[in-house]
Amino acid sequence: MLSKSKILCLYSLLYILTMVSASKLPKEESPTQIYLLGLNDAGKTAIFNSLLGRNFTLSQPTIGFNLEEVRYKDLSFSLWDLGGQCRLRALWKHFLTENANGIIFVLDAAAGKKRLELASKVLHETLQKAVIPEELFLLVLANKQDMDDKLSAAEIVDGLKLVGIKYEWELLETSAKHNTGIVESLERLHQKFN
Ligand SMILES: Nc1nc2c(ncn2[C@@H]2O[C@H](COP(=O)(O)OP(=O)(O)OP(=O)(O)O)[C@@H](O)[C@H]2O)c(=O)[nH]1
Ligand SMILES: [Mg+2]
Repeated sequence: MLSKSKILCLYSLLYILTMVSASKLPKEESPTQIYLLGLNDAGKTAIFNSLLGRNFTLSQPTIGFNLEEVRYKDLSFSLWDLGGQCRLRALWKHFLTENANGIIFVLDAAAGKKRLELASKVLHETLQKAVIPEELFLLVLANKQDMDDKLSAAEIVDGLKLVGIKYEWELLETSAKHNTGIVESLERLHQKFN
């Protein structure tokens, strides 16, 4: 059984190796980099799988990250799925560099206003702390639309304080479970980055 500090150490090592190999690519060959962020349990890994065309399965909390190449029409991009547990959020800023092109911020739309408030705090702190380009595109996914008692899109825009944010942003409603809003998300990314 690995201790938490060993897991974090392995995680950092893997990260550095990935970054080093990515930095060896000439700029024009470096693929579009998109990062899935959001609180734990928001559904990032479920969205990651849907964007890759995989079936919905019960996922475990992500300790570390997942990385895959997504191809949609003539667009291909690197998609990073980062763990969203409290102690892992501090690592996000190390992944987000000036090469970042987009953030997909996943929100559990059925988790209530307290979680929305926390998600907003985490989102804004991340955008402030990370060294990211001004042209970064922020796609917010209001996930778990298949559930009851969801917050409305207007409540989410308001709660996440999206109006007035300095990045171009858009909100889409998704259900990774029912595979809704996924093609629309890919279309939006295609429109933005192809
Ligand atoms: N009903 C419903 N459940 C979902 C949906 N998306 C994800 N879930 C469930 O929500 C839970 C958390 O999903 P994950 O994708 O593991 O969440 P995560 O954001 O990756 O969590 P961390 O890896 O801990 O940051 C799992 O039980 C999923 O099956 C959805 O659209 N609808
Ligand atoms: Mg996950």
